[in-house]
Amino acid sequence: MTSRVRSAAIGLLSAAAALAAGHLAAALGDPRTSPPVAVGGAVIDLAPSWLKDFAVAVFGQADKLALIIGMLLVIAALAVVAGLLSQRRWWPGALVIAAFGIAGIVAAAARPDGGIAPALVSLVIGVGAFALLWFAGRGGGEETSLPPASDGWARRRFLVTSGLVLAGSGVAAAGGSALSRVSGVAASRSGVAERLPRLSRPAIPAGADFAASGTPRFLTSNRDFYRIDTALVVPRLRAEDWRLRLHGMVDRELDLSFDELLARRAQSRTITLTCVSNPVGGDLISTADFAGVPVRDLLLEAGIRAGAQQLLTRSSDGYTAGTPLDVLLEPDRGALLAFEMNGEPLPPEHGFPVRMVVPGLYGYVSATKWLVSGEVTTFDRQHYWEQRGWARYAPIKTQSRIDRPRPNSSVPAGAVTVAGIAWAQHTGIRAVEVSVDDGPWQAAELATDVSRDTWRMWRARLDLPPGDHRVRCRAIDRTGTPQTAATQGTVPDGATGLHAVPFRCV
Ligand SMILES: Nc1nc2c(c(=O)[nH]1)N[C@H]1C(S)=C(S)[C@@H](COP(=O)(O)O)O[C@H]1N2
Ligand SMILES: [Mo]
Repeated sequence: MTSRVRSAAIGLLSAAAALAAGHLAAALGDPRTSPPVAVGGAVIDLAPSWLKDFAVAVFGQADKLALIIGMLLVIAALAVVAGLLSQRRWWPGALVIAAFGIAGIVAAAARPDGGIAPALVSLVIGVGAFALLWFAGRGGGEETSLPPASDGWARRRFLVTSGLVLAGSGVAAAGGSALSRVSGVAASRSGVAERLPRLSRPAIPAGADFAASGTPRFLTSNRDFYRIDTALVVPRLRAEDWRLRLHGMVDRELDLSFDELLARRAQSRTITLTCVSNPVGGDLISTADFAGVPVRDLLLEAGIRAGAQQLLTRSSDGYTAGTPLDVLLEPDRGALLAFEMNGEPLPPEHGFPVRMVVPGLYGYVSATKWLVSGEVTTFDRQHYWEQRGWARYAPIKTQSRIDRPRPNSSVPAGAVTVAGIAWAQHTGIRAVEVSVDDGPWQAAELATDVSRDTWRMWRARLDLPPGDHRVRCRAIDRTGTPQTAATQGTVPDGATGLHAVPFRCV
């Protein structure tokens, strides 16, 4: 290997290390701050419009790719120059690399996204790798120049160091790409936040919960909202890439981008979601404001053909749910293709960018997350959980739960407050009753009603002597039907039975 080739390699390898390190650093924060992306962004911002038009005309939709490739070629050429400048001394080339890093920092600082940390990391790693490689290739005893290629020991040391720098760069670049696919979703979410329609969220009346007595807050925060899905890794979809295909037994197929969905009439609704796997007394139930486009509008827009029975929705990871069309087409059902949850874009875990929510149906037949298509079809087609033995139809069953006192806890004898939740989505709760130690059912106090699609909080004040007790509760829906006391497990269509809590008064 001639000294020239080695010098050029030092320049190229240190540039690669600088870019890979910057890429990884950017992926930890905002991928848009990766130095070539930031510099490219600055170039796009600064380019006169005739140049942009020219680039688009020549490269079409690959114009950004062409820009990145062009920049990488320029960087590679300058890196070779840097290496060649350092055939005798290490610092002239290092200075070129440093100048490059400073240009990256200036470009990053000028960007609206503004993070300069990745460019700083590039500068430090670039100069560091340059020095490391240069001194690794230097022969023993020589202070200021590269050794002749005949120096075998220095050559081996140089080759090993080069290999390590190259491997490290590869790992950093690959890791950065994997990470930015993740945080690409974060960037997409923050971009979406600004574009969501400004809908007023339904007002939650004062007194809608008895949180002070031990019930949950009426609205569940996105962080606390229960999460159930089959996804081992949260699917990472960007709103920019998202499309929804509505097809099957329709008159006109729809193929919508995220912006096209946003352009339609949207509404905001408070909905209590429940999982069919929620056991009696379980916590797979939460309430949030969801905003999105009514599913009914889109179905009517597509036009449903005679004989169609269900909408088979599919997520990007292949999961499916089948929802009866007669439910989705009810004028006041309020089923949504939701893009917003509690005023924010959907969190990735809850289906970003778009999911379905249907008041009154268990999640597994209605609440497809990471939604990518809906097929209007007959019931001949089985959905994911139906294939695994769960019911095709799954309206949420009227249920109630005791949150206070906690099971097997001790509370002071005398006045004891029992509190909890009750739900009968899309029918509503008329009353809740409690019974202590198998005594008569007595009415609980209900919190302010919010809607028939949401849970209702309740509490009851009891006067209890010291000793062991057991309290049970039951909900009565707005048609006057009490929840069944018959015990059933969650399979195939949801658990039933009364929640009972043993506790001790002391
Ligand atoms: N893509 C996808 N969507 C899905 C599921 C799933 O496994 N994959 N699970 C469903 C089930 S069983 C429920 S109860 C709800 C839960 O929604 P959440 O995680 O936002 O609470 O999502 C539904 N949507
Ligand atoms: Mo579920």
